[in-house]
Amino acid sequence: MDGYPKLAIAFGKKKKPGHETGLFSFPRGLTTPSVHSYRMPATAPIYVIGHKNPDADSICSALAYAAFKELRGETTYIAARCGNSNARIDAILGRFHTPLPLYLPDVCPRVRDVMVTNINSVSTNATCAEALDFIDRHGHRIVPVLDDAGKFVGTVTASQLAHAFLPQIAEPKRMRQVTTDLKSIARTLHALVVHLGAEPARVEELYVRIGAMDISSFWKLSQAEGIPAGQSVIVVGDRRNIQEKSIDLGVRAIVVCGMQPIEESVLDAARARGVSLLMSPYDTATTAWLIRTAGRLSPLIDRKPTTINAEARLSELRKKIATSTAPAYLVLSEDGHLEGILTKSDVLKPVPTRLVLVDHNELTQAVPGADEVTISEIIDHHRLGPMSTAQPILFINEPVGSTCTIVADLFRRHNLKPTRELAGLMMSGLISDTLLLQSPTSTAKDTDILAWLESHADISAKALAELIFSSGSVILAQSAEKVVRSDFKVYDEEGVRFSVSQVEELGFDNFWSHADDLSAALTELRKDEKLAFAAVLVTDINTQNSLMLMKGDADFIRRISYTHIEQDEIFDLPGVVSRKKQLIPYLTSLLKEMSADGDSPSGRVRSISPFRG
Ligand SMILES: [Mn+2]
Repeated sequence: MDGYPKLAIAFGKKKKPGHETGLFSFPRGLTTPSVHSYRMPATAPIYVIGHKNPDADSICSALAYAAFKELRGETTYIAARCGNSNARIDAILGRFHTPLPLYLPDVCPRVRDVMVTNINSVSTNATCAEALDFIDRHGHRIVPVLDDAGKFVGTVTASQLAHAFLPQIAEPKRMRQVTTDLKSIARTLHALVVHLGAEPARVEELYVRIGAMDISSFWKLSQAEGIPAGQSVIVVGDRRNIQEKSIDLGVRAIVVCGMQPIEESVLDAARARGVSLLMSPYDTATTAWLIRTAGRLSPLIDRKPTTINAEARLSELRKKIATSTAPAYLVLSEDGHLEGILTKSDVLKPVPTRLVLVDHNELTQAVPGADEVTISEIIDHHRLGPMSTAQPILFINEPVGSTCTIVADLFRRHNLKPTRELAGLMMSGLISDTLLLQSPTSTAKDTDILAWLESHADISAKALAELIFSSGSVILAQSAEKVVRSDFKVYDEEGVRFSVSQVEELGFDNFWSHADDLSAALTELRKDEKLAFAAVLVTDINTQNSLMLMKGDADFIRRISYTHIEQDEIFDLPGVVSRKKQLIPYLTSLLKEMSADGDSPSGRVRSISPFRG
């Protein structure tokens, strides 16, 4: 609008062109140009999450660490879980009136995480000029077009617009043709409307003609081309004779350039004949060009552009986008509304999802997609897995009995008093993981921390242990398929992928009555997860002994030195209660031994088992 001459007053007209006609009629009130740039939301949540198939320590330490962060004034931490609850977790959370953490089946980056949502658009009634201005202002190569109800109609790209305005020498008539309405022409020209004829909002086919010739030759060309006067828009300077002749002919409109004054008699004649009269602030050449850009965008709209779903995974989309020439993808909701735009550069942006891993540090045990997002902290008490990060992170790893022990120690060291519920939750994780300090993984620090927590809780450690360990048999409560997956961890040792699930029971009766079903479920699990072998460690909390059910590579199983109770399948493991401290090191040593014998698992197991990952 810069440099627009304020001549309305001089003519005593109240009408102020441009603004009043709604120069840019963006729907949804998006008239303020907004920057199409990406900012990581300040409030993007950071999920505190335990391992897949969470146990009580994973759930309780996630809840307690998120609470610890909140007490420290960091409110964007959200406790989460990747897997279902079980009877023990339900009993603990019920006792301390705490809901389950947020369920996250995966954290795979999706279109929604990186798409741009502050979208500008133009309406279906927009002119090409408005679309060109949109491209100019926002630097987009694609213009989303919405209808009056805000529903997505299609797109117009910069190259489509460029093509529409390329001169077509073979068809000179088409180069002067414009399909629009008189109001759009006035709007595009920032014109002063002196008089508007009938139906100024009707979209019609018009032809631009410049009144540059002598009055004796004027109109001869139009006649030769067979363009009716009623479809002609005459662009002219301060040439009264041409203006009068045009009115006589009954042209649709006359546009007087350079804001040259119009004589009263011409104005009267135009009114009488119903010829529209506009004053353009621009010179003749610019005016003629701008009238063509006043053409409606509608015929150019691509009504079937490439669209994608906000839930689509970025990892899958990246390959597709790499070979695509589309300038951007439109993200549509189920009901056809435009939710966002995704360009190639958006796909390369950092994903805002961040994780704090508690009670694990190996990606094989982490929520799916953890390798595609930022891991900002790890709080754990397991052996170090082959994990690396792009940035330095806070990594607390202590060889204590539970992750809850470490989190409780953080409360204590920062002089933060846990609520009764939080103290109870942390006691639960500690008691559950250490079998009330009886497990070989338990340390003096666990004893110390448990006593400290007890002083803040409304239940004794002993009473809580009873509640936890009598919370119901996992084997009785669930199907065999679920039992083998309920506390299931995958390991990769000596190039061999295997799993060990653990079930804690009061006695082995429930195990023996379901041994056949569990055996079948374990065979399925091994197949599904492509494992060299799969084991279930069934621990009797009363006697602190375990049984191990194993399915898999026969040569490996033959090396197990524990007593077979059932041929090549069930072993007696007296005194073994810890998966990580006792069983995993033992199984790993067998794999190493096998490898040293030249019976290399990387060769043998791989060749024998079709299920190797
Ligand atoms: Mn743990």
